[in-house]
Amino acid sequence: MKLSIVLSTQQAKFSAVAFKGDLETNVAKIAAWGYDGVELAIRDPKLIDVAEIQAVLDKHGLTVPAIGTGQAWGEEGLSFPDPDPAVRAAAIQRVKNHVPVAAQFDAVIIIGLLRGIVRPGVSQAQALAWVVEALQACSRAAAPHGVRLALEPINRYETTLINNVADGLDLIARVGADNFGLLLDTFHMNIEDASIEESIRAAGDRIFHFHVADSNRWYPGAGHIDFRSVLDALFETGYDGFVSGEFMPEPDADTAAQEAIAYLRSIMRQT
Ligand code: LER
Ligand code: MN
Repeated sequence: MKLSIVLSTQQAKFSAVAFKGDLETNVAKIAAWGYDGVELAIRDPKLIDVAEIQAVLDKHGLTVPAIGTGQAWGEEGLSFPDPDPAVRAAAIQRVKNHVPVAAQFDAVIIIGLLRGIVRPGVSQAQALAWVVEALQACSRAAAPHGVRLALEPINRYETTLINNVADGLDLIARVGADNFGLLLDTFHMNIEDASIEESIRAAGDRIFHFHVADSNRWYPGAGHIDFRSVLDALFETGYDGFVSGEFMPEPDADTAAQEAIAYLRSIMRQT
């Protein structure tokens, strides 16, 4: 399995993004440590120069397995179940704007916190219906470009919608699109899923992307998740995508990234 790490294309508040700031410096370091790719967190594709990023990545031999979109929620408040129809439409449009960029990088589009939370005055059922509608529209727009969307079950302290893998699989059934699947994150599964390995087996070929952080959201190896068993379960599903590091920059970003790759390479089965 290939390894990547999350890299933000602009400054952001989200604290588990280890690398923010100068792109080329970070890409050079990440490549030198042995990573195969970088997962790009992009708030708005209009704000980035795709050709320039592609040139930097090509120079250092890295690919982009996935594009994170959550900064549009964190910095701008866009989300699918917002009671304001203009905000819902803007959230859908933002995902559609990511499609050409994702096609160029051959990357999955991540739907994390863009799926939002249930706002006061909105029922859970209504919020979910808006999420399903939005995901159907986005999946339909992405399909002709060969782009896939991956929704990430996120723990209850960050959202009230789709907290575990079972919720994610129910949503897949409701959305009904072949290019719509899941991003599993060990940090969230450790909080919400009875068995991380069982959830991985249940999600099977609907796993489109995979995040690793340990139980304390530090780099893998710094907490108590059994990554050997988790990665074996992932391997057994036939998953051939990236395992992507999304953890706190603790004790500092460079140390965390190097500890993560050393540990993961030492326990991963080789394909
Ligand atoms: C993003 O991938 C994630 O895991 C969430 O916790 C974002 O808040
Ligand atoms: Mn994640």
